[in-house]
Amino acid sequence: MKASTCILFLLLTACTNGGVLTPPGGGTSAQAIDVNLTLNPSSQTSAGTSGGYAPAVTNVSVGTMVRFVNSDGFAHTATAISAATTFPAGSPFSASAQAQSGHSLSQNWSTGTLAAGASSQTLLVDKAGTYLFGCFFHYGAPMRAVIVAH
Ligand SMILES: [Cu+2]
Repeated sequence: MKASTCILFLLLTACTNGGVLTPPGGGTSAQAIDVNLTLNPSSQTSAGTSGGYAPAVTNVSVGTMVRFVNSDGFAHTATAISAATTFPAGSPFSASAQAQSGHSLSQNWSTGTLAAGASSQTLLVDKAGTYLFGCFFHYGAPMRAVIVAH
């Protein structure tokens, strides 16, 4: 076969490895949301006063993933506030927020208690919408933020 045909064959072979591109190491890339009540200041969002997470409003695309990384020196959660468009005045959480649950952003989920330095499970951004969440321990601090999925 001619050299140009051979090169084309090699390129096609290399590009049809299952059809799925994965990052080096085979892991799933996810957008990280920083969890840190000590360093992330309060700010105003469309849902009310946010704080403790950065960004205060995370914009993501449907089909991608998010995860939470606790860069603080003590424990937090990131827990979904279901069926709300503004932050409730009082804590909306029950003790179940301390256990990890959920893998889809549009359903009930919680990172569970994230120790200092810990990362959460990944959450699939499965549906467009505005999602509020907060910390079980420090909701009133305030420690709460927003994910907007497009
Ligand atoms: Cu907290």
